Amino acid sequence: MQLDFVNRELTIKLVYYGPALSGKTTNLQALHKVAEPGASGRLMTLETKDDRTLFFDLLPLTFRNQGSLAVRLKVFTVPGQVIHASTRRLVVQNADGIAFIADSRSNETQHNTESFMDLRENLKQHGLTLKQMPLIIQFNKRDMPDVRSDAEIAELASKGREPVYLAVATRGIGVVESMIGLLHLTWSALDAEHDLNKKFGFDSKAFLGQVAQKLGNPKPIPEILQACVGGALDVLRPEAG
Ligand SMILES: Nc1nc2c(ncn2[C@@H]2O[C@H](COP(=O)(O)OP(=O)(O)O)[C@@H](O)[C@H]2O)c(=O)[nH]1
Ligand SMILES: [Mg+2]
Repeated sequence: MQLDFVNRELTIKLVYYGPALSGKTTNLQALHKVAEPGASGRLMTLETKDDRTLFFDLLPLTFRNQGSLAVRLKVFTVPGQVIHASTRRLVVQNADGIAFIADSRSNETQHNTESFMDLRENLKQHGLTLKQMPLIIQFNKRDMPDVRSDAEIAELASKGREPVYLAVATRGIGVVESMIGLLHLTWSALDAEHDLNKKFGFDSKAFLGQVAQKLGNPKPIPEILQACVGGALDVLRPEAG
């Protein structure tokens, strides 16, 4: 998190992590597509011919909360391929929240697991733990054959702490819900640490609603948060502390 007191601007870094080709870039493309032009900057992607992210993608989103504080989200992806380990380590540095994009196909389970362990290791390099990091898990590619069943994922989700979402990023399904869940967790953690709501007279609930609206989802926030199929979205809720 970066705070610019003079311009009352807060910058939050969110990282979409996961194995190669799980749909991280596609998530950002889908967000870019639904975002109101005023809220979204240019999506910067740098890809090779075979669809693979070479370095990272970056999507800047900006929201102003009743004039009190501008919140800039910098959404990054990482390159998933094993050879880009050092890039991933660099990109997760100073992340405020992470969306782990898993590939739902059964034969990708091993890659998901390896990438998750790689995430843990990279956080560790920066002195961070998975436990401290606001994190959601998205099972993407639900439209493909041979995916792990809804029941299987619900079972997995019930065991873990992290909120779990189902998605078809190519059709924009579950993409905004995942982002809102991540932002909710991330803001709660930042607020617990820095007392942002109080310091800036910031209404984080109204803010989330505004973000959802500008991302083309006008549903009430509690309803959007319910898209989560397991895990605990309220673990870091500021009312609790
Ligand atoms: N069928 C299907 N294909 C997807 C979905 N999400 C992404 N893809 C495809 O999977 C490939 C890799 O996606 P990409 O976003 O580049 O993966 P990344 O390596 O995680 O950034 C691309 O061809 C996408 O069109 C999805 O939900 N369903
Ligand atoms: Mg990519």
